[in-house]
Amino acid sequence: MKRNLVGGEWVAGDGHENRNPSDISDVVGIYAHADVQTTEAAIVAAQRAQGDWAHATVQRRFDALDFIGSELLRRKDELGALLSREEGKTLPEGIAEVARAGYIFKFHAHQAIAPQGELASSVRPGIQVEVTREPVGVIGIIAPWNFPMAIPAWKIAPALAHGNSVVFKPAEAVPGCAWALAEIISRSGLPAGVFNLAMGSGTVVGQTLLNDSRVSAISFTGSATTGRNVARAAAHRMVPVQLEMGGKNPMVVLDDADLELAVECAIQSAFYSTGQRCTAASRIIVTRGVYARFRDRLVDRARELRVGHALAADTQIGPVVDARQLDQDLRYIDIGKSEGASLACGGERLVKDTDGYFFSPAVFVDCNNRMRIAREEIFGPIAALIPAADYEEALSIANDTPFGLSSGICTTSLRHAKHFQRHAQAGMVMVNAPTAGVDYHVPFGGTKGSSLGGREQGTLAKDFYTKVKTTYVCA
Ligand code: TXE
Repeated sequence: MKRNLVGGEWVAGDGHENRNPSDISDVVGIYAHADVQTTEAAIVAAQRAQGDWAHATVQRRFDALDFIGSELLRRKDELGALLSREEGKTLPEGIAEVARAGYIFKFHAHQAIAPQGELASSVRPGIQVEVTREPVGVIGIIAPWNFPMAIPAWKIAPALAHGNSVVFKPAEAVPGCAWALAEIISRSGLPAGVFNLAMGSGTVVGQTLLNDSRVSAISFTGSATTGRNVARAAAHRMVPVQLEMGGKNPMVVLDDADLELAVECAIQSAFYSTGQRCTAASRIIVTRGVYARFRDRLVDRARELRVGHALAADTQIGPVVDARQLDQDLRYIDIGKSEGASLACGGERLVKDTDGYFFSPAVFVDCNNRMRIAREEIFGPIAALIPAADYEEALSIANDTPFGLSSGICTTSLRHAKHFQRHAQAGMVMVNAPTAGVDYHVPFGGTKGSSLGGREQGTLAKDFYTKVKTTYVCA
């Protein structure tokens, strides 16, 4: 059984089996679930270790993060296979995600040694002003299952780089990746207790992190419903919180778009990683002049996609992550049909050689933006095609959503592309590119109901993981 990491020790707990969504007869491993006591012990260990880590040299922080990044990169094939076996994205996607996690640690290793702070002359005579940054304390990190290496990496790396300690709670579906990452971190030279792993349920481990006054800040990625709970708990304790939640991301296709490019962007955005990305495009808004041609080509291409075992060489779309998510996808197919949307392809559970949660990519056509399939995050390979009269109507439909994570447009018109860039209500805008697939060295995050509390990734990540102090020196 793989155990939790508390104060530098591997601690046992109730064992929980984790199975491969491509083949549920394959047990990935058995992982200990932390209870309230173990979670509290992790918080205490993190609190004890934090003071020294806050004053560790930046060289020490650089070395630890660089070690973690290098090992992830060196073992990307092996760990990518574990990721695909556990989460269900294809092997190339799994390997690419581990590599990305490696680069994230290396980026933040350099952030640790980057010059920080500002000097300013006072408006008063004889005074120098210094603006410096300090660690926040113990960070509770609550992560989802859909990027089981990259999302933990982009929270843990900046937290450690800026002198915080961490209690990391991964999603129940992906303890294997979390444990593998924790095992590498445990050998990176960090003092015991600076990084702790507490696997287990949201209601036990997650809730304990939310409620404990020794946890100074919470970084969360997951559903909007849980996000709201997290925000309430943080507001109650008056601690900083960072939330990345869902999306209902639009991709606009204008009459003047390069048709093949637009279809490819839609296929990648809607279906790759089995549609289980917060940046996936689930609303494809197409202007009238190109609607019929785009629709026919998209449906043809969706039908050609090869769904199968995540580790098989020819698979393009892996399984859905688990039975609950599969039920959710199937339920939304029924909802779409009952709302009058027309299902042009897919939307069925598929039977394959292995017993897995396989689901055929679905395209609903002739939808409107009031339908639930166009308003609620489904988190599966299901796209709703929505016709629009012209660019103005397409933009207004694109923005008519409670979410605001990523927003895309395919057009050859610079005027429309630049107008869209300025007017899209989203934290990330993609022009002639899929809505999903982002770089690791620039800010990530959304507006409206998608995000709260400061950007992740890039240099802006430090805003959440540090407190600013302004010092006036009268000399
Ligand atoms: O999310 P949850 P789930 C969306 C997507 C998906 C749905 C459900 O629509 O179908 O959410 O996924 C922890 N206190 N996204 O159930 O429950 C939980 O253990 C503290 C979109 O996995 O939000 C896990 O570690 N923590 C999203 C994390 O919260 C709690 C990615 C997320 O779980 C908790 C994932 C509690 N009371 C899901 N309850 C995206 N947009 O990227 C749960 N958790």
